[in-house]
Amino acid sequence: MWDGQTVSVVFPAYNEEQYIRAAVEDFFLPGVVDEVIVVDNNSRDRTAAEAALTRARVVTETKQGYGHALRRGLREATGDLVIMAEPDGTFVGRDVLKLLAYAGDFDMVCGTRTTRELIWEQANMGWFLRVGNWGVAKLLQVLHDGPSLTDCGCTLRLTRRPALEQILGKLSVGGSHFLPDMVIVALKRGLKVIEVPVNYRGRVGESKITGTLSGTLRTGFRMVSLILMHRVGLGQ
Ligand SMILES: Nc1nc2c(ncn2[C@@H]2O[C@H](COP(=O)(O)OP(=O)(O)OP(=O)(O)O)[C@@H](O)[C@H]2O)c(=O)[nH]1
Ligand SMILES: [Mg+2]
Repeated sequence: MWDGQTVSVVFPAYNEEQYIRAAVEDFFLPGVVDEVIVVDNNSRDRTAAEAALTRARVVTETKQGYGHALRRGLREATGDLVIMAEPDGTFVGRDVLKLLAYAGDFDMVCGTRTTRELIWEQANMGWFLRVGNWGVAKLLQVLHDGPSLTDCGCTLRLTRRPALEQILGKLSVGGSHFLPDMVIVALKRGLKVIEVPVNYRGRVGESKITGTLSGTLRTGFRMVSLILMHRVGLGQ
């Protein structure tokens, strides 16, 4: 509970057996999270079995994709404040407190991973990724009249229940470019969005999106296309 409101955490999970249990415990640690939902996205390893050993609720999403998994988790969440994160060790559970601190004033509180002081040594956030994330975020900010944005790909973010109800039916991206779509859909509805710096650590287990240059470029290209498409009126 936070300020009289229930708090949900959603973890999209595709082959995350190594860290899923630790992630669930880490996010319960600050004592404010009421429910954790693990969305198992056709994992071929023991992700679902490991998650079942925790206090998390495990749901299975068969439509493969980062966006599909997150959208399912957002639909399943029952909290007044819904936080998305990743169960791969990159995010720190206590950073939910930073998001919650702004939840009274904003509809959506997005983490940013490009603050140099909070990028841990092992993190996959070298110069290219950092500048790339920043650049795409700036494009979104300028073309969609957003607040100051410095990261287009940080899963760690909070959405208030009334805002979630407004945007959930409008989210249509199933792939790795889901996050900027969510921000644009929120901005188009006049929702109040803010970014706060969060820690970004090294990953446990195999990377699926930004672990390769081709994966990074593909996702970046999809994000830029999406931002431009929304600008010219294509998109919800
Ligand atoms: N890429 C991808 N991720 C999925 C899918 N379903 C669920 N996920 C989860 O979405 C999150 C993002 O994938 P990651 O591999 O961590 O990608 P990333 O965060 O860009 O990069 P690293 O953390 O550095 O590996 C992870 O928690 C995955 O387990 C899917 O179909 N594809
Ligand atoms: Mg990750």
